[in-house]
Amino acid sequence: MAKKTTTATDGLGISGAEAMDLLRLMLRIRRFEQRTEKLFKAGEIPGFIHLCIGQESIPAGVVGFLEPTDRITATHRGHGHILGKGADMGPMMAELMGKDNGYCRGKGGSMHIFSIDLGVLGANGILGAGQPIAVGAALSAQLRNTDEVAVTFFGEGASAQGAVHEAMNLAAIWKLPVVFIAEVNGFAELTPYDVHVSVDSLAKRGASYGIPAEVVDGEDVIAVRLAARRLVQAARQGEGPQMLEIRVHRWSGHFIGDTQRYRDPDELASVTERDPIAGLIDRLTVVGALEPNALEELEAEIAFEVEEAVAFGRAGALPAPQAAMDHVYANPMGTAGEGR
Ligand SMILES: Cc1ncc(C[n+]2csc(CCOP(=O)(O)OP(=O)(O)O)c2C)c(N)n1
Repeated sequence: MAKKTTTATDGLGISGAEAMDLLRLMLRIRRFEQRTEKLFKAGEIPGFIHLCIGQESIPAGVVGFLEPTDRITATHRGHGHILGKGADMGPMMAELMGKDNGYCRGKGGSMHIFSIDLGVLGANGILGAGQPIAVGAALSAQLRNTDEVAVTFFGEGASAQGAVHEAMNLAAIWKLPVVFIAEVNGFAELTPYDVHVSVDSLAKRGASYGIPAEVVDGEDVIAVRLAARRLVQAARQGEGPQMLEIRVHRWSGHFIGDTQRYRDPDELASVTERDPIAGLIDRLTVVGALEPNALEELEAEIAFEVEEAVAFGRAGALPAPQAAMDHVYANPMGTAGEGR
């Protein structure tokens, strides 16, 4: 019998090559964040860090296939979204370290990475701030008569923000090419879902604005990719805004250092059993799409990439104090305000 290769499609629902891309991106995100956690604990990264470990199926499944001209807005938990949009780990890590070779010259940090070139219209420390920005990008795409799409991420904690509702309403009225991605991980900081969300599914919020909305289990990255591709395609073809609710589990604390005493120990102990990465590896193995040593080689390649990024960040300088006011305000006349 002919040996299967990574182009095998049997039983996956997508090509073996696409499944391997998903695996690579999820692993890159996880290893980047695990290294980030160590660096933060060692005092090499200032500020706050929110990890998306356990939730990698969202950035990999949703962002990994977008066009370079598509735009995204990320969240305070946005490393994965930004890596998914094609960011280099070096300037990402440098930004986390507050160095001037970072994406925002060290002034944004983990929660405010921004890159016009990548179509990243910002991670955001303000809940609900990204949705109006994405609607603006989608309006721009529509007015310029392009087929560009904006994709915007928010958690259930952000979902009750007025700006999210205004954004959904405008997007629906103007039939804008924007896809709303609700990341439901069960908590908003220390508060469980049922305490602060009035509906059992955020997809109902989309439906209330006339936005087609689906729910998908984030444990299954292939299901996330298939749903995201369908919805992005619909938005691109002029069918107006779409919404996807993705149910995941937050493996770590709200931020690094959160002791999570508010969490049921049994629930916490069980989250790692629902690992989108292990799930994909199992499926690839079952269909014979994982070449011998492929995983080890991928891990080695990613470990090298992460260490290169750490070295890049360490080699950077802290921003000069006299540059504190540079790039703070947009300046249509040029000079200051030119981001990366
Ligand atoms: C407007 C606003 N209100 C409150 C906060 C404080 N805050 C930061 S993260 C967070 C919870 C976010 O929960 P969710 O949107 O579900 O995202 P998750 O952290 O679970 O990824 C809160 C309340 C904030 N950053 N912005």
